Amino acid sequence: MNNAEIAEVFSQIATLLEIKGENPFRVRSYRRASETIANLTEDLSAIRERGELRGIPGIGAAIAGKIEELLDTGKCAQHQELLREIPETVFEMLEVQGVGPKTVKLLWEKLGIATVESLEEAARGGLLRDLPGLGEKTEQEILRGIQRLREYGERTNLGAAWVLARGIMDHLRECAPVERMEPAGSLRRMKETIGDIDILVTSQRPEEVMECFVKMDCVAQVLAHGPTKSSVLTTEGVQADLRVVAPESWGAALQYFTGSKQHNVHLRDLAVRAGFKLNEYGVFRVKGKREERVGGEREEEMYQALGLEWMPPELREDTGEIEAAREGRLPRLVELSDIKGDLQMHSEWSDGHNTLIEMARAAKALGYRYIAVTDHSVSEVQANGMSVERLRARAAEIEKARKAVPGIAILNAAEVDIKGDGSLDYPDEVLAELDFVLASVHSGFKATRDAMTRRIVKALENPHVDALAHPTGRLIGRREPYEVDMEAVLEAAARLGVAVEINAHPDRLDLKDVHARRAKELGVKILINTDAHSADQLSLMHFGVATARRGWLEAADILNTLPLARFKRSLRRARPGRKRRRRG
Ligand code: DGT
Ligand code: CA
Ligand code: CA
Ligand code: ZN
Repeated sequence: MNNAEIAEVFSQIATLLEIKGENPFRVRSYRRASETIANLTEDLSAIRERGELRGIPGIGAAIAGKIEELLDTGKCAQHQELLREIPETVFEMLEVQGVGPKTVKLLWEKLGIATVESLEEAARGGLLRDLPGLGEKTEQEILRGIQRLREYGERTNLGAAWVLARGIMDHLRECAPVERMEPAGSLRRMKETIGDIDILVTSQRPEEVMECFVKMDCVAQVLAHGPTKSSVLTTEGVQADLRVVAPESWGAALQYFTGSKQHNVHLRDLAVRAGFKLNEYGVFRVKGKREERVGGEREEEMYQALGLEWMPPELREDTGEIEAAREGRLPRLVELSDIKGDLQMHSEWSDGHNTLIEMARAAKALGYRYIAVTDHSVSEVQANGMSVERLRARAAEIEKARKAVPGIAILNAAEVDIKGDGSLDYPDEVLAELDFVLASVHSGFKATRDAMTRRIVKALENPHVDALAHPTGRLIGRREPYEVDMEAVLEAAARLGVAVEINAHPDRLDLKDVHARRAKELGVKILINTDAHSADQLSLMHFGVATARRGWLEAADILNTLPLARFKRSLRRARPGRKRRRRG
């Protein structure tokens, strides 16, 4: 068993114990072990061989014993026993928004419901409304959640698809005679969810490439196996298409299969009117019945033939990019290498997995000049939020980390909850002690649109707030964004000089692309942050950069592309209006 599989077993144990109503501390220890294991960079089997399983922080003797059991037998007796009591199908039920372990416990004990299908039937039949703590409203919510799950079920988060595609491409490069290779489709456009993975290659021996592709370990089912095109369904339920194209058509195929469909339709329209023909083999000048090929080996040629500049895949959604290319006003999109700091991350002081020093070292290794460590505030009990005392104790540790890791500025910061009434989770005088304050909503997601908008705007009006984090609270595919008037929030941010975050975590990615574009129009300063809960998650930054690019943003639109001094001067706290007039 690999680390991910073992982590999954512990996560299931935690959930099953929770459904049984076991001691929360016990539940938490399994949950924590699962997260720790998922974040390890080394294989558990290797750690075990060195006899160091018990040395992993957060792994006690009992859990270490279970890891050994899993490594030896592929099973864990306690897990199996729990699954005899509670059917495994409850995990599907937990994917329905609004259904947590407590609800599952109730449904299972009172009505014997253990599958999404029987849950749907019971909700439709009005059987849920009489259960303690549920009601007609919850019943409707569960039905909507089931519908959403089914719709989303067809698509995969960008993050997961990206890892999968990288794995496939690394494998092909190793086992097959591939020359050029690129992902195409929505993955190359870095859309937030992916329907299927499209990969293009050139090769002198296409059959061998196809052979290697359909025989990968991650293949659950071969959907098509041809000489130049194959499709497989992976064990994770994601479809992947592989095409081998002729080298002289590489650019044409890449352009065609990158899409989007709307972008291609618009482009082809333009081509026809200009006397050209575009397809996946090339671009052709049409003269009566004759066609003369004018390009197709390079992607640029497809655009140049029509008098257009090449444009980055992230823009290709037919939302004005073709017009902009025609008029020579395409944006110079921000790049990962422009990013100089990361302003949301969590350490062991709240729910992160690494120390302050480890986070700082990892950020420095990425070439960053500054970071903000934004551990959670006091109300975030389940995320080990910091009391004022602990926040102050941490300040002293940050001071030590600054000495231990020179060459990178560590801002003493916090991710502070916006409470239900729009007030912040620390008093103003405590906020004033911080170098950087990130505010965010973590509770009360069911508030009305008006209430949520007022709540957030009120929080932004607090002069200590520098930035708003993950502004819609969504978890892609799992939790809908809360209802909020984004236009009003962005207007307030622009007026008050508060920055708004693009959260780079692929589960979040909000501000999303279209909101980021609107934010720029309104003059809002943007931050791109990873929200890393471990040092390796700092590398998720590129997903946030891609989202910014999909929102047409340039380096100048993003605060954390600035060198430290200018970054600090651009924060809300540096605005003249904010400083308390100390000397009259
Ligand atoms: P997805 O997979 O749903 O996330 O989205 P895409 O964009 O990857 O779509 P997919 O996989 O169906 O096709 C890949 C690209 O191939 C698509 O972006 C554009 C191109 N394409 C596919 N079908 C058509 C079509 O009927 N017309 C045109 N113009 N292009 C197409
Ligand atoms: Ca696709
Ligand atoms: Ca496809
Ligand atoms: Zn957060």
